[in-house]
Parts: sequence; C-alpha cells; structure tokens
Amino acid sequence: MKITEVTIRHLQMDLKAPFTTSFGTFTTRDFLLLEAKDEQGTVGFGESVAFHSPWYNEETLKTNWHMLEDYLIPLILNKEINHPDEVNTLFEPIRKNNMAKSTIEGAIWDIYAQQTNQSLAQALGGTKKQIEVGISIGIQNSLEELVELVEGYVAEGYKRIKVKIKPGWDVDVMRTLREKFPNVAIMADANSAYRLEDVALLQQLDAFNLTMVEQPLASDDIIDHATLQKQMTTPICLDESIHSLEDARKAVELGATKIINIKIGRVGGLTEAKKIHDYCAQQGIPVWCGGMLESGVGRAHNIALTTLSNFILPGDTASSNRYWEKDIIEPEVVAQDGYIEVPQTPGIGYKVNMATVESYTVDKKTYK
Ligand code: OSB
Ligand code: MG
Repeated sequence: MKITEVTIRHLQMDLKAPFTTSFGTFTTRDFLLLEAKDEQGTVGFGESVAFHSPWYNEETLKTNWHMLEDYLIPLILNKEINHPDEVNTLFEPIRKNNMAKSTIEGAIWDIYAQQTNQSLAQALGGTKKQIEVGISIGIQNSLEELVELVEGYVAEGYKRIKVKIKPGWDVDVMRTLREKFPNVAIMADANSAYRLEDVALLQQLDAFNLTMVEQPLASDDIIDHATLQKQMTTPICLDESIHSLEDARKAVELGATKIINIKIGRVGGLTEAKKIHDYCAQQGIPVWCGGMLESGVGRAHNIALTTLSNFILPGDTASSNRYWEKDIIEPEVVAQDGYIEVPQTPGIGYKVNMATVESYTVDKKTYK
C-alpha cells in the first residue's frame, strides 16, 4: 500500500462524568483523530491518546500534531508499505514520541486489515471472539460515592474493578472496598503518586488481596519498583514506565513488575504492543490492555489487541456509554456482563460516523 493522504482532526468530547487521578481532573477529552487514505481509496483510522497537557507522559496533543506534521507523515506519504510492521523501521530516525507514532501506525494497521480482508484482531493474530473487561474508577469526593459506583459496575458485570489511589485516598478506601466486595477482583492504580519511603503504607495494601497495584512509584522508574516488589506480596503492574519491548525486558529481569499494562500509544503502536505481549507470554507474565479515555476508534484498536492469548487479565476497555453521550463509531462499544464481542468485519470493525466526528471537530488539516 501507499498512503497518499492524511487528515488530522482535533476533537473535543465532553466526558459524561469527570475523571480524577492523582494528577487532576478531566471533564473534557481533547485528542487527535487521524484518517489515512491509500492509493486505492481505502481509509484507516488511528487515535492519538496524548492528553491536552503532559501529566501522564511528556506528550501532548500539540506535540503529537507537530511530530506528525513535521516528521512522521513525511516519512510515510507515498512510501510503499507491504506490512504495518515496516512502519516501526520507517520511524527509526525519530526518538520516542510514541503516542504520535502510534496514531498513524494504527491507521495503517486498519488499512492493512481491510486490504487483506481480515478483522484487525485477525490481522494481529488474535483468536478470542469475546474479551473480558473491567473498569477504571477515578478518585471520588467521598467513600460513599465510590462504594455506590462500584456496586453499579459490579452489577453491570465488569470483571475487575480498578480504583485510582493517591496519598490520603488509599488504605482506608481499599479496606472498605474489600469489606463491601469480598469476592470481586479489585486493584489500585497510583499513577506514580508514591515514593519508596512510602513502603510501610504500601505494605498495608497487602492485607486486601488486591489483584495488583499499578505504577505506585515514579513514572520513569524500574529500579525502585523492584525494591518495592521484594517488600510487598501484592503484584506490581507497571504502566507509565514501559515504553518498549526493551523496557519490558529490563523490568521483568529486575523483578520490577509481575504483570504489564500494555497501552498501544505508550509503546508506539500495535507492532511493539504485540512484541511485548509475545515476550511476556514466554516469560509467564500476564498482560492486560490499559485505557486512555479513548473514543470509539482507540477503543476498537484496544479490543483487537486484547484478542491475543496472553491478555489474560481483564482490561480497562469499558462501554462507550460509560464515557460519552454519543461515541464517534457505530455500533458503539458495549460490554455485556463484562464481555465485549469482537467485531469480525474487515479493519477495526466499527463504522466511523463522519457527521458525528465533524460535530466534535475544532481544527483539522489535510496532508498529501
Ligand atoms: O493510568 O491507566 C491509567 C486514564 C487516563 C490516563 C491514565 C490512566 C487512565 C485510566 C482510565 O485508568 C482508563 C480508561 O477508562 O480508559
Ligand atoms: Mg495506569
């Protein structure tokens, strides 16, 4: 295939409910949607998961646009690409900026799947027909509100409840949840809110039989996480610290992580995500697919990736209607009793509704 035209749109979608992490609160999701077209007119979509501000990692919507416009799109336009795995090689001269790279790489995977008449899941080598999903719940104003929310999501059938924690909203919260929901798979995500000095506090979490604690320490650390893991029984799962197969290998070899959260954007695309998945499978490290408050396009990519066999633990890909009044895809993503049916039609398997996309678009530009 040859990509002959790329359109980048800045979309702005209101979240149904604010989402709070240890870093702050989101009420709106601003992101880039990328539409690529090849010489035969096949259209593929990719989503940038970079946020408006650099709280999760160093990338932002604007740095992604800059990288795409000035570096990545020029490396792709009118080049003969036989397989999406080649995109990684084309991007080798550019350091990091993984979310920007992933945006266009995802669209190329979508086109490749359509042209080979496969679902994106099949193109990736995935076999599951349905995937198990959990839900990620932000920091709430009160424990009562959190318990009520968890009750609702457990009743909806989500297979695992993840709760954001931060200093002052941690041990008591997890104790209460474990008491109220003795048989539910529960985990905590700290988004790097602690330091190794907090070991005594973090050890208290071991009493609650949590499935894992996600990224307790610094966002660029693997050494302290290894030290912490030796002092905790709860498995540590790294999110922010893992940007590549090499990072995953080092973290596993050091004993810094027993489980890995794979996010396509954070690792630079589906090809690298698959490599990390394969390595973890060999090492006996279970993985799961993280979420970044994606629109339907990013959600569709996450669903396809999760069909790979070592995605053993439920991910964060919840129903579209948990986030949005109206998603940009049709049909919307629906989790029923904690399962999402994997679409079997070619490509991402959902139709992107361009009228809905236009209604959320605040800026756009085409490159050819
Ligand atoms: O750390 O997994 C995270 C959302 C935004 C940024 C980082 C994270 C999250 C979530 C929510 O936990 C996942 C989702 O529901 O999409
Ligand atoms: Mg996380």
